[in-house]
Amino acid sequence: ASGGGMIMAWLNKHHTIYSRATRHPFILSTRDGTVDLSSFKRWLEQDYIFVREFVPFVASVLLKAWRESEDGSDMEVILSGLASLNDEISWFKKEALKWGVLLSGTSPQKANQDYCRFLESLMSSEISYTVAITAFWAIEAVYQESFSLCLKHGSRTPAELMETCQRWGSDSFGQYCHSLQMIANKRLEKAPDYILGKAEEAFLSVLEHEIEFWNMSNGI
Ligand code: HMH
Repeated sequence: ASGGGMIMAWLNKHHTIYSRATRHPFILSTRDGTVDLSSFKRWLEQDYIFVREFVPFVASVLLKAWRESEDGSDMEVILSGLASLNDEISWFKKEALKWGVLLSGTSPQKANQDYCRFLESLMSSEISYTVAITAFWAIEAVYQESFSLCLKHGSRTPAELMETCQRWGSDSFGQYCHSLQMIANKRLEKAPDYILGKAEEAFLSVLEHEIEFWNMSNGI
């Protein structure tokens, strides 16, 4: 691929599904200020469950980096992600209180269960670091791209949803996603074809799961 690396090539090739994941009606309605607050609360309680499952997944990526990467800076980027998940879990609890959402009484819905099962499959030691870091990047990038849309000039995001949008839509989260993308690109550049195929498949699976996750939040 050209200067943008493999990921840029895939973003172009899979533009349609990527847009369905990053410009979902849930996000567009948040941006337009027409979002149904019961959808937002459902997203909040379900994403709390997801993030708790995401921690061991990120830890598994860290372990793969330690085993398979020659570049020590990979581990630092992944560790910073893991550290911010600690803060994120506290934030979810605080946010749930604000909305009167009872997190302890929540069980994962089907789309969430399916997504978490997919994460678990990537935690296997049979899955290469290249595939896992690509999936990790994609998971973070979808949220970054989605929520940054709600911060753009001209958006009408309700004030009480701004903190959520800033958490994932901020420039600093964008920088972090960019670092993950560079790591993934570096790995993909050196990967044999069969790993490239698996990484592309994992990228597409992430997009499908993200779309289903938004659908679930909207009660679809
Ligand atoms: C469903 N995808 C989902 N939840 C998240 N919190 C992220 C991505 C980003 O961490």
